[in-house]
Amino acid sequence: MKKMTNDGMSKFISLILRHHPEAAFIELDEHGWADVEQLIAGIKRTGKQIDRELLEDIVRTDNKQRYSFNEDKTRIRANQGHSIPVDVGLEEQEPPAFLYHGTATRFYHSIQEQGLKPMGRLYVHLSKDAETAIHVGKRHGKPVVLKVHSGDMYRDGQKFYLSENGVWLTRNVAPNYFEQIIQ
Ligand code: HQG
Repeated sequence: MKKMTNDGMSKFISLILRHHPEAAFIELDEHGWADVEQLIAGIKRTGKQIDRELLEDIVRTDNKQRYSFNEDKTRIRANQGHSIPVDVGLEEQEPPAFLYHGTATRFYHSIQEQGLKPMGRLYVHLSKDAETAIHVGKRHGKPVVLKVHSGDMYRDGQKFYLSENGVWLTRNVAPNYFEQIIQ
């Protein structure tokens, strides 16, 4: 069996729980839940080493708190970031006046024209500070940070959601609601 780092395993679990449950031969229910025993068995079938203790350790120590168990720990799901259509019970909330989006310079022209779109995910992801947004942007290349006028959007009727792990989500951001602040 292959030995993986906890970080590598966490990435694999987020791939399974957000995008490709079939990678571990499992299905998610409509609220994004996977059965814990099935997930462990499925990951083992791929040749990777995992048990309940390691899974609990990953959920507890994940640096972005990406996953949650249900109360009796029989089920697990990702808190946000899905591309498959699941309803994780996000609650609508009033956002702060400004939120931030980190992206890469090469996307900026298209974003200026079309606004921010969810692309491969269900929502556009926004951060509560510019620092976090820089890190998000760096994942894609040379980072650019957009300051999003979320308070104005909300007053104009746009819905916002706050995920379990503190990421702000919305369906799209039109070009008149942001400006570039860091490049
Ligand atoms: C860009 C990570 C062209 C958008 C992070 C982004 C986050 C456009 C990319 C979470 C566009 C999509 C999500 C348009 C948006 N034209 N490009 N009109 N609109 N884009 O990875 O926000 O570690 O799906 O700017 O921390 O980078 O996985 O989204 O650059 O919270 O937990 O299209 O993923 O968290 O990329 O990241 P992504 P994201 P985890």
